[in-house]
Amino acid sequence: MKRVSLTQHLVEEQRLHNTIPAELRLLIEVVARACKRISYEVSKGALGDILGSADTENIQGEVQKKLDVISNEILLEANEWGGHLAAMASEEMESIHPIPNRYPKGEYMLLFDPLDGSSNIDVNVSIGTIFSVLKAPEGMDEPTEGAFLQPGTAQVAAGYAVYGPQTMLVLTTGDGVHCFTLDREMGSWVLTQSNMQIPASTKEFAINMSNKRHWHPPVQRYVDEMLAGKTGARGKDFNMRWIASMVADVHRILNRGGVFMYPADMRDPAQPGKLRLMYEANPMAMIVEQAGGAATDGVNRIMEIAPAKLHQRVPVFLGSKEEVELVTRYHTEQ
Ligand code: AHM
Ligand code: MG
Repeated sequence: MKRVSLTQHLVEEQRLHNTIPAELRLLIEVVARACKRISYEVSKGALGDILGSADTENIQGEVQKKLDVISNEILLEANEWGGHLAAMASEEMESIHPIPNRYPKGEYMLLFDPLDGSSNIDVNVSIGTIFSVLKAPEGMDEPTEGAFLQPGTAQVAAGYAVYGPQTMLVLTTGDGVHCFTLDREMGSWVLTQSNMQIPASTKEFAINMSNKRHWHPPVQRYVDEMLAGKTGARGKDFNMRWIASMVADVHRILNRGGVFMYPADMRDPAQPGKLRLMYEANPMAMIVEQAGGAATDGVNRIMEIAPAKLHQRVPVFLGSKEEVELVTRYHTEQ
């Protein structure tokens, strides 16, 4: 097999499509290097004293795991000094993180969920890092939080690393979705899948069924019809998977299709769903759309939502196009 490294891929993409200038390439390489380091920490488990709670809470009021804090630090440190960023924002930090004045500033802004699927850390199930790249407004080298509040359509790159049986990096810069596998011996990312495509139809769905009693009617109807199988309205049997790591669920869907849902429900109208728009839903929506799938909040295309807050939540329906269109129709025709 001819091995194409991440760097070679990025250089060639720039030559072909002119979408990855040197500063963006540096940014992606630095994020990928940080993910390599996180993968190493994850793999140590109990041997590295990285499991368990950090005994602190993040902005969402969730107890932080040690690995949430470690991964956040790794990403901040790796990205501070290169001169490619104007600022960063993270699920684990209430406010944005400006680039310290001792370093030069760049034109990009990086948002991340450093360790997604935290509930799986201590039980050795796949977890991941999600990231989104925006451009700082023209001439603004010290962006405020307001500068981050751009719709997902403004993303210049998005990706995730999944720490599973293999560590993989899935990336889009707006010209398809490409997957790299970490070669641990060589310490390099090797291109293993180009132009990933999500099949338009599927027989598999992903949702946390334990919340069923709280769902709104369109979600109840959509899931009930799938559960009814061959003899029901859909006329086919469906399979269900729920890993409780969005990265792992989305990675499965990118590879074999499916629909992933984290809906809003009737519990707390102030908290529409669980997932965060800016560093979970938007990057995943860009990846899924670039792979031929769709992503909505039940009504609107996720990437067109105008964000009001850095940490805002959003209902998520993403994956195989025909299924996302159907569940979105059920929401709009009620
Ligand atoms: P986290 O960012 O705090 O880890 O939360 C996000 C995760 C997603 O990865 C996953 O899809 C979801 O939470 C699982 O939620 P639940 O605990 O309801 O199954
Ligand atoms: Mg997280």
